[in-house]
Amino acid sequence: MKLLVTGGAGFIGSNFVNYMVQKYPEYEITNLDALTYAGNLKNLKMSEEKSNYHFVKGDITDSAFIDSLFTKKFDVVVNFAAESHVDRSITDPGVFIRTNIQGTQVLLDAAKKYEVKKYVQVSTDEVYGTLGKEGYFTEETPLAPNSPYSASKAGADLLVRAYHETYGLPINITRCSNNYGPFHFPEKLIPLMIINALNNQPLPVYGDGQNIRDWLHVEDHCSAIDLVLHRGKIGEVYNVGGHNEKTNIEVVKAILNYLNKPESLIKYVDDRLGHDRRYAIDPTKLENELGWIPKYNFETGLKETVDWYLNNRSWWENIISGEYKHYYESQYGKTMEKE
Ligand code: NAD
Ligand code: TDX
Repeated sequence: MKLLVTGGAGFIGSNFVNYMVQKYPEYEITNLDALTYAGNLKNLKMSEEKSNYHFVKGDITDSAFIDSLFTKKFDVVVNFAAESHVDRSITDPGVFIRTNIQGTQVLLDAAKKYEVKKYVQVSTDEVYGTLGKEGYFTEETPLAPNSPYSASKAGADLLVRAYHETYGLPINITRCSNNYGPFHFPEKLIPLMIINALNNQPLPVYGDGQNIRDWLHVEDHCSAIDLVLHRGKIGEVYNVGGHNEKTNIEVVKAILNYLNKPESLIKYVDDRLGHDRRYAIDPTKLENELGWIPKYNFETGLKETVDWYLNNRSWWENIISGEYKHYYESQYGKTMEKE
C-alpha cells in the first residue's frame, strides 16, 4: 500500500507515522508536512534510511505542489495537517480557514483526480459543540462548532462529505476526543501543566476549572485510525473516545500530585472565550463495527506521559526556548522557563 500522511510531523500525525512504519514494514509511507511552529522532525523515530518511509516538506494549500505529489499514485491519504490550537484560532482565525478548509479542499481535489482508494479526514469531537451534564456525542449529533478552530474543522468535514456525495470519493471521517501522550506540543493543557510544574511556574487554569474533556491516549487514536483506514465502511463517520471524562482541575491536580508539587502553583485565570463546557464521546459504532478496544487507562497513561516529559527534557526545552516563547509570553505575560 502507498500511504500519504499529511501533518505527520505534528503531535498525533507523528505518533501515527511511527506506529504505521513499524507495524507495516511492507507499506510505502510518505509524510507530508509544512513544518509550521507545531511540526517537528524530532518527533519521528525512524530515519530516512528506513526504506518504507520518506518525508516531504510542503503545504497542503499549495494546489500545484499537491497535484505533482499525487502523481505518485497513493492508495490511501490520511489528513492530519491542520492548525489545531483553539486559543490561537481565537486571536487569528484566518490561517485556520486557509489550512483547515482550503487545504482540505486541495487534498480532496487531488484525491479525486488521482482516484485514491480511501481518503481519511482526521476530525475532532469539537465539531459537535458542547454538552451539558448529560449525554454523549454520537455520529448523528448535529454539528454546532463554537470556536473558529472547530468551525474550520466542521467546514472541512462538510467538504469531505460533499466530495463523497457529489463525486463518489471513498472517504471516512474520524472524530476524536482530546488526545494526550508523547510529543504533545507544550501549548496544550497536559504538556503545559507538566512543564510549568517542573519549572515551578504558575499553572494557568481557565475559568472555574470545571470544564470536562474526554481524554484518549494518542496510541489508542492511532489504532482507531488504522482500523478505519483498512476496514471503515466507505462514506461513514466514526467517533473515537475512551470514556475518560475528567474536569481540567482534576487533570491538573493529578499531574501536581504525581510530580509531588504543591497545589499552590495553580492559578485561576480568565476563561477562554466561547469555552465549551463538556465533551464526551460515544464510541459504540467503532467498537461494534470495527472491534476497536483502547489499551490505556487514563491514570497509567497520564503517569507514563509525565515520565516521558521527565525523560525527554531536551525535546521540550528546545521548543519553549524558541518561537513558542513569544506565543506564551503574549498569552500570559511571563516566561515559563526557570527564573
Ligand atoms: P499539531 O498542531 O500538533 O500538528 C499539526 C501538523 O500539521 C504540524 O506538523 C504542522 O506542521 C502541520 N501543518 C499545519 N499546516 C499545514 C499545512 N498548511 N500544510 C501541511 N502541513 C501543515 O496537531 P495535532 O494535535 O497532532 O492534531 C492533528 C489532527 O488531529 C488535526 O487535524 C486536529 O484537528 C485533529 N485532532 C486533534 C486532537 C487533539 O487532541 N490534539 C483531537 C482530535 C482531533
Ligand atoms: O492553559 C490552559 N489552561 C486551561 O485551563 C490551556 C492551554 C487549556 N485549558 C483548558 C481549556 C480546555 O477546557 O484545558 C482544556 C483543554 O485545552 P486544550 O489542551 O487547549 O485542548 P482543547 O481546547 O480541548 O482542544 C484539543 O482537543 C480537541 C485539541 O487542541 C484540538 O486540536 C482537538 O480538536
